[in-house]
Amino acid sequence: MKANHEEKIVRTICNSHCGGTCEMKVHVRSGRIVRIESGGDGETSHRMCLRGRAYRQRVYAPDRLLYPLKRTGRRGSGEFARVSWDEALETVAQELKRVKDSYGNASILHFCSMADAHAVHHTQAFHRLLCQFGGYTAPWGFISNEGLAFASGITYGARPAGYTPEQYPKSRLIIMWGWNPLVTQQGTPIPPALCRAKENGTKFICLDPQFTDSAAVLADRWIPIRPGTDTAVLGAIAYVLIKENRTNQHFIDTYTFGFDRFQKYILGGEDGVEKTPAWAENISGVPAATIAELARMYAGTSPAAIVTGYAAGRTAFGEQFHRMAFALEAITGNAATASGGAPITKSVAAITQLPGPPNQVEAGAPPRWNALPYRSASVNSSARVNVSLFADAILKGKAGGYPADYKLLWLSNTNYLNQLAEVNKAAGAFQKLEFILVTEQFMTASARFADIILPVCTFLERNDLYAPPGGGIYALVNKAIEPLGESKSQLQICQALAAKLGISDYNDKSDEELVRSMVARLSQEAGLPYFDTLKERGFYRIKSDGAPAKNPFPTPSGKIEIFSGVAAKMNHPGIPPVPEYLETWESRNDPLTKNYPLQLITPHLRRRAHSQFDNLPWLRELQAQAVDINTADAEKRGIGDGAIVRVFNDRGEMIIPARVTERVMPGVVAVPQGAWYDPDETGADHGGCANVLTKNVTSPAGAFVSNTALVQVEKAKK
Ligand SMILES: Nc1nc2c(c(=O)[nH]1)N[C@H]1C(S)=C(S)[C@@H](COP(=O)(O)OP(=O)(O)OC[C@H]3O[C@@H](n4cnc5c(=O)[nH]c(N)nc54)[C@H](O)[C@@H]3O)O[C@H]1N2
Ligand SMILES: Nc1nc2c(c(=O)[nH]1)N[C@H]1C(S)=C(S)[C@@H](COP(=O)(O)OP(=O)(O)OC[C@H]3O[C@@H](n4cnc5c(=O)[nH]c(N)nc54)[C@H](O)[C@@H]3O)O[C@H]1N2
Ligand SMILES: [Mo]
Repeated sequence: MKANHEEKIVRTICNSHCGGTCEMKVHVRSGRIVRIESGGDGETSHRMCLRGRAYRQRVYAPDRLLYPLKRTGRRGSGEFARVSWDEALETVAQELKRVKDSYGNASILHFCSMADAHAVHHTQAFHRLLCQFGGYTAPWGFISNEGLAFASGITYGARPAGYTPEQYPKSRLIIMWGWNPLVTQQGTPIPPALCRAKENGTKFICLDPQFTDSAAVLADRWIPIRPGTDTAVLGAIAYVLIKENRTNQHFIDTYTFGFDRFQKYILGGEDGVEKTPAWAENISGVPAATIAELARMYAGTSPAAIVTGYAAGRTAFGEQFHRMAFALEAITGNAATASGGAPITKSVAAITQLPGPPNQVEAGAPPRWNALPYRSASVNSSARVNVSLFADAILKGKAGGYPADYKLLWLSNTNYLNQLAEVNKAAGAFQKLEFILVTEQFMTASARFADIILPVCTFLERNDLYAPPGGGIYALVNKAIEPLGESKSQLQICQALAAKLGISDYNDKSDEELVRSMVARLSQEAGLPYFDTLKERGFYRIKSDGAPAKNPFPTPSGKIEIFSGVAAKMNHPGIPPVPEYLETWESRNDPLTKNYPLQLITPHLRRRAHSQFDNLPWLRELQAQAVDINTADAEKRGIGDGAIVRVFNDRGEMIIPARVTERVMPGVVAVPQGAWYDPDETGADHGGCANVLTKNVTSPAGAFVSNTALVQVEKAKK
């Protein structure tokens, strides 16, 4: 449709928190968004999904926070009064100064998640300000995939690279291992690339506790597998390949290190247990014959890809899953993608970093084993707190072995009360703090606990530059409308707060000026398009050639380390030198199953990005929040489809509808993550927030554990 003379079309990217970066055409008339349509110019382009299409409803949501708020009721009650920006910022500045003077900068905890990752000003704004203020305690660890990051780091000496969408249609076999890319966004161009592969005759196998939409659309075969047992099945595939001489000896000899030790483990030379398909069947529920068949198919098809999602890495020993998958790719010679990024990577990273002082809280802190360059950018000293453990850190502080006692919490771009494990424990931790600041767009579960809430505008109301250091795409986040109400961008908030804190050299440029000067440098030094071109197109795709593996690899041995020198040095029973299957806590053999016999998984949902979009009526209409339970398990409990049930364990309880289905395997229930925590007076949650049931621990390597938890389900009492 052609725009009329009073309507302008602003091209930008959807900068939500699903990781998709979809091209958006925002139609604006008289300063209001009247319509959002997808950009995109071809099959594999970044076309938008239902969430982006509904974004107008998010911008104009009646419950959007448009004014600064100050708490008037008890924490968590959600009672607030509107205050002026001046009063709100004055309070925040006083509290920051008080806590700094009384306890030191380390007692300030600030978490800024990736709701707008790679939007450069936006993500750097608070960090820079707090560093100028003398520092703060920051988190380490990727919530999403620390298991993968660690595994990739010790195996390849590099961050995970994965496959490019262009590679899928070339693959003859794609094993979707805990990967549901048609629902759980992993990059906008992926679904069309997979459809193209399907048309080309690529075979698809799906291993997942759920019969996912991706399996329904793409897979030739769904193999249900018990959560947390994937490493055993991968190990048994390795067993078949080794026994039947189907490994790629040339690749093993040339590129890998430690195969002998791995082989010894697989064949039982280490612990007396042969990792046979029968052994793995007993653990995983996948029939031995199926495992053997899968092994032969994998070895006999080339090229073949095992594509892993992150979810199986968010289990008790999640890093072992990714390590074992890497080992399998290595011994078959399928490993070829472990180098990363487009050629511009270095210059982009340097140019988009705004200058500022280092975080003083971390000065002099001894490096720790996880201080490896390929880990989360935030992992560089023992002064940090693992992001998944923030509630525990607040509750225990130094007495619990954490680097400091935490008094002030500042959350931006996150809803961590809702999104990290054990909500009830976190709610207790929030009560212990002296001051809580939340910068938000909505009254989230976390915001309800704030002392001051500062209203932030959405990405359609500010300018930014999207430039991931890993390449891929490069785009302007173009302002379409002025910020609603009194909301401000994070850059504006920091500018105003800097003045109150007596910091005079924070930054006096507007967001557009900053973007312009960065783009000018990127154009000159990295050959990226000029500002005006980018402004008009919004979007530029950096060609990636799916470069082959680097050789030598930046590992201690210079090779792909199936035997990891780094892991060996760590000398930790939970992180063995070669990938091993380790039985999870709360497995189906745990005595706890007497009370809580069902394994809980908490996958991502189509209509939300985490907890975002949960409140939008258009999207709510599409899918109800419910617990998926297998027909057999439901029948045993007298639960019919749509019945209201209690899902509970020692950590919490929720009351939600059951969806009785064959699409989740027996013994497993699924509660999609991200629904808003809504406790009643007894503490039972009616919102369906999965994290009332998850456990606040990490895997040995620091991964968030959202898919290892036992629960019981029963009919709710009337
Ligand atoms: N629509 C949507 N897309 C998103 C997001 C969102 O919230 N909504 N979030 C984005 C973000 S930040 C991230 S990190 C990624 C997350 O991406 P993932 O972690 O890969 O996504 P999940 O949906 O949690 O899980 C993928 C599949 O793994 C299965 N699974 C769970 N546990 C196990 C297990 O132990 N073994 C096996 N084999 N399978 C298992 C689930 O049933 C599911 O089908 O998604 C991104 N994309
Ligand atoms: N049980 C379970 N829990 C999980 C997961 C799981 O699989 N299972 N997945 C985990 C994963 S992979 C992730 S990444 C985390 C995500 O955890 P969070 O990052 O906490 O998730 P979001 O719901 O995206 O929260 C982002 C918040 O930022 C706000 N926001 C949006 N834009 C802006 C902005 O411009 N400025 C500011 N200040 N705020 C903004 C949104 O309103 C929203 O409340 O959840 C984790 N939690
Ligand atoms: Mo994530």
